Amino acid sequence: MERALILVVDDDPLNLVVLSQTLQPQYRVMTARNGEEALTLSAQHPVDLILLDIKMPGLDGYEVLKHLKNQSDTQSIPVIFISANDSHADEAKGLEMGAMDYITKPFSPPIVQVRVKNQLTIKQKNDLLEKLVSIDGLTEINNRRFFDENIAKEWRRTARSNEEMVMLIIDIDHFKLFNDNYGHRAGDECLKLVATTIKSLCQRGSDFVARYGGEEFAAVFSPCALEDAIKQAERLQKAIYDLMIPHQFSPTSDYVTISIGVASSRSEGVVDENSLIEVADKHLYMAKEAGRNQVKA
Ligand code: GH3
Ligand code: MG
Ligand code: MG
Ligand code: MG
Repeated sequence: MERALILVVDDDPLNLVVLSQTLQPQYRVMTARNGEEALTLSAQHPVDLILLDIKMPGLDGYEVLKHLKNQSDTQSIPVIFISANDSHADEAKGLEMGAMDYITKPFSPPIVQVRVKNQLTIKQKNDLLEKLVSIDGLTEINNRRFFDENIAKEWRRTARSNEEMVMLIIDIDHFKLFNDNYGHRAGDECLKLVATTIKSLCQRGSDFVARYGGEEFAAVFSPCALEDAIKQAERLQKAIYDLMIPHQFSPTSDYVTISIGVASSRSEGVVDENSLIEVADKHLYMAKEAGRNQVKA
């Protein structure tokens, strides 16, 4: 695993030197001389932990912490205050505001080391949990929870930048018949293969794929033009057919196939992420009605 990245913030250059020496070479260390610089660096780099002085000219440590907690991309970075303010009231205030720990100056380097290590261990466990709750246990792609959280975020992001965003709902055709004939275990294997195939074909920057329901998947592309998304959907449809998973009793084909409904943020009736999903769902229904193994937009 890559060494953790620690941001040390202090207006006293000597403190920065001693703290950096205390943490290197075990960790990668960045330093900031004031609160403003600390906020800029923590927004630009994947910081794992911040050691934060309180008394500084400009933004003080409490204000920096407040800003960090207000930004979604920095709010889960653990912060340890390191301050000459040694009153219980100061310590209580810092912890109350969300700091994970509080170290008083003059500090002991071995204690700084062990407190940093403890917070990084907790952070790693939290990150792992965060990842596990977003993954579907069977297919190991993102789950519905991940989808719900990210579709709203993506909608806001593309709305702000005035870009087009497209969603696909992908449903396996006659999957109940597949289970009935080949058994639930074979059904699970089929789901896994379909999921990983879809995911492997949707790897562009901010695109994401999730298991949306039992045998349904969602893919979100942004920014993306509708006609490009339709081509991509057709590629997916062909890729699943080309897996040639036998489906003897399917009225549609000898192999497992999928139907796909596509909707764009610029489609008629789409005003938010919920109507985007509704329109994609409606188009999926049309693809089913029209004979399955096809794309409708
Ligand atoms: P259509 O072409 O209209 O989509 O027909 P369908 O049979 O695929 O649709 P239906 O909604 O009737 O059935 C979906 C089936 O998917 C029923 C359910 O047992 C199966 N299924 C859902 N989740 C799982 C799963 O995790 N494992 C397995 N093996 N089957 C699942
Ligand atoms: Mg200071
Ligand atoms: Mg379905
Ligand atoms: Mg189905």
